[in-house]
Amino acid sequence: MADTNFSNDQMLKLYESMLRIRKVEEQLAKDSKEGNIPGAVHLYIGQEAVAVGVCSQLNDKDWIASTHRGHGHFLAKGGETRLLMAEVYGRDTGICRGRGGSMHVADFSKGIIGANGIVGGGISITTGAGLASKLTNDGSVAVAFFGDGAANQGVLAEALNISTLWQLPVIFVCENNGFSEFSPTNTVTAGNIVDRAKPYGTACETVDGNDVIAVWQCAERAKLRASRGDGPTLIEAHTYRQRGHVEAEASFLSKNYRDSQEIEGWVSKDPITLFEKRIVDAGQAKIEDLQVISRAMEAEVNEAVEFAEKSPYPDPGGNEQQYMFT
Ligand SMILES: Cc1ncc(C[n+]2csc(CCOP(=O)(O)OP(=O)(O)O)c2C)c(N)n1
Repeated sequence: MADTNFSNDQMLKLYESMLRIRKVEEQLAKDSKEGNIPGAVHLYIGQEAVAVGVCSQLNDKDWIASTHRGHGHFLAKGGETRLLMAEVYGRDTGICRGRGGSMHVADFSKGIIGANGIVGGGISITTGAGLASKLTNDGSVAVAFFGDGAANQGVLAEALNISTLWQLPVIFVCENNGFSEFSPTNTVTAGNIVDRAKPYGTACETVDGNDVIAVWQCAERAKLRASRGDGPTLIEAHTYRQRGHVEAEASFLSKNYRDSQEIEGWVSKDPITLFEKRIVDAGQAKIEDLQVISRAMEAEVNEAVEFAEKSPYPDPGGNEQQYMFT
């Protein structure tokens, strides 16, 4: 694990942010099973350290774009739990007025350009945000989160090329979680994803995506490069998707595509459990302090569910003008 001189408060903040994502998604797993949510839900459980480590380096004027698995990025970047929950429930009080749903959460006021159901879609959007930052000289940095499957889309090559040539303040964060839908990464991906930066001379790093501090430090280096005008960085974060590609997949898959031992091996390297141990072992908090945070996150989720359940569905005949982002 990476060394750190983080204060107790900083450690607990990172912990809280990861736990918020976990608690929200455990709730969504339950909701999906019970049929409370319209549409597909792709959970981020096991990958929280990536979103939190990176987004803790950013502020509201920095941009992120993410993927179909985007709840974690939204929350880590400061999106509100109740607005996310209402959106996933398809309600008019959701962050996109219930019109986006799980795969399209966005909040421009927090620099969240949007999750994206098009695999690789966020890569080009982020590059555009990086160009805007350079042209306006507003000091913002743009981050694209995407999966190992998305790394095989041609758009990554285009984005690495132009963002490096123009020295755009962009950070490309590939979350290699071992799968692209039901295909193990090594059956569809040649070579190392991080090496795709090399032909363009783009800065690149790999990082343990289950170690929030290591991710934080890696993102700090990338942000510094971007802010100094030294251009983009490609980060490949190694992590694991603990749940299925999509909730409900068991209802349509005829056979397992991974064995339980593999899952258990990664669950034993769960980013939140590892971080809890690290905090307690270092004497930075007691287990009781972590339980207080856990209860607070559960209360936040319960409040968000109540808010969503009480909220109306959107009016399909309503005036679309009012649903534009502000
Ligand atoms: C352009 C495009 N092609 C195919 C799909 C179908 N699809 C949805 S998710 C997915 C796998 C994406 O894998 P990865 O990028 O590794 O992300 P992960 O699901 O592992 O987070 C695919 C192929 C899509 N949504 N968009």
